Amino acid sequence: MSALERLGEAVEESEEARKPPAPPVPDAGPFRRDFFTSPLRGRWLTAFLGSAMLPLLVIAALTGFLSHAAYNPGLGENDLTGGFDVDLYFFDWPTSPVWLYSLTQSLHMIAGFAVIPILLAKLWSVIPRLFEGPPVRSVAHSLERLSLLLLVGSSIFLLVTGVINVQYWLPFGFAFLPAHYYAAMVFLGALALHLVLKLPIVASTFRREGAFRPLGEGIERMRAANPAIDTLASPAPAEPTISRRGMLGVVGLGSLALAGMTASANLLSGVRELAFLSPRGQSGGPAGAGDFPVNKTAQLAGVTPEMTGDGWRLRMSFGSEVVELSREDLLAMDQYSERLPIACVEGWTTWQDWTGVRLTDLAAMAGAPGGAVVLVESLQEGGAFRQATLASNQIEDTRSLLALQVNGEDLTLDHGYPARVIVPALPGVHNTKWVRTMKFSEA
Ligand SMILES: Nc1nc2c(c(=O)[nH]1)N[C@H]1C(S)=C(S)[C@@H](COP(=O)(O)O)O[C@H]1N2
Ligand SMILES: [Mo]
Repeated sequence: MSALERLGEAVEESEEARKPPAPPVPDAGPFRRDFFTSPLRGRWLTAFLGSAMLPLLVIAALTGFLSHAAYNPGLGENDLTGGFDVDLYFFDWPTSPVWLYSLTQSLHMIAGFAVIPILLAKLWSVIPRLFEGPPVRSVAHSLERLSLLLLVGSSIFLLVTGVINVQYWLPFGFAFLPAHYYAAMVFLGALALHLVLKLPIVASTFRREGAFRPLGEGIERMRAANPAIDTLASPAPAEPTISRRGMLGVVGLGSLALAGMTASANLLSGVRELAFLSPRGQSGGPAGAGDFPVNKTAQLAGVTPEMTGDGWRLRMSFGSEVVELSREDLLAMDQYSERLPIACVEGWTTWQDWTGVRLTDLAAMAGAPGGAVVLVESLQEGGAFRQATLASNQIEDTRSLLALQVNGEDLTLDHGYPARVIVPALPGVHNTKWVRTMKFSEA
């Protein structure tokens, strides 16, 4: 061996020595195959939980996209949809039935809350997979694991952001709408792939074990699944302490309880007392005409009684034409009353009796032609909700009001005194409070 060859060998050896040893999958804790001992585990349980989630996920996705459609036209320059403030939907959000947006956002919320316990149970049922080794076996295997990471990550992200939005707890300047929307895109992509890969397994599992048959088994008749043919079964099952149907019953009750609590602030807004986890679900303040939920108080919005006093004027414009009206001028116009809901994506709906002037009358006064749209701006200086655009079908519905009163009394400052928009089937956020200007323009 030449000196050069010896040197080469020595270099190689030292490099070999420096390489860390390939990490084996540790044979400890959850990495041990016999760590998970529940006899409930198995394909049937996972398939059943997955199938129970599917209709709820479909409802949440459809109503989510409908909500996105309802947000068109958007909030003027305050683009909340993160670049997706374009009309993807080829239809104008209708103003009838008046409860339409309340229904879609209620269903979204109810399905989203109801899915939480089922998702947690399903993740529990597949958790041994997380610790499976070796972590990467092939390109296909690693792609599947990546898609599962996206699926699990995005579903947890969607539920957590949805819940904290209902709690009005976004302490980190968090842009809920674009984040929730983009996560939904990731989620639906990953879910589609997951369904393609898993539906055949669900079908064969239900064919072999019966879709509902295990629900008939109490704890005495229940057997653990066979780990030799069922990769989700525990290889070392313990004695059962609850039957599969008992476990599913607990999950189902949790799901129903959350759905009921959510529905009580929305769909069934007559039983708000049940909405004890929803900060906007219950009442809005001192007893009286204004005792219903307040999304943002005047104080938080920086709107003071001075700004809304005698000096206040509604300033309407179309092109270079400008019309200014005092509150007395507005009260001297024809007044109309409508019972209309405010349906908020923060998880609540409230129905009230509003009185004020028709938006069509204001549009005519401003000289705006049929088909015009309007940008409504608030006295509020900052914040994304200080303005909104209304489409022509929303202006032209004769039930659409610039409300001056609610429940027979002047609006309270918190509900938008001196004047606020109220339009049938409009998302709550577009019903601008403390209106200052209405800029009409041709669509
Ligand atoms: N100027 C202004 N208008 C606004 C808001 C706001 O923060 N500022 N919040 C909107 C939202 S999100 C909802 S749900 C409704 C709530 O109306 P309320 O507080 O009278 O119930 O007002 C809308 N109008
Ligand atoms: Mo809202």
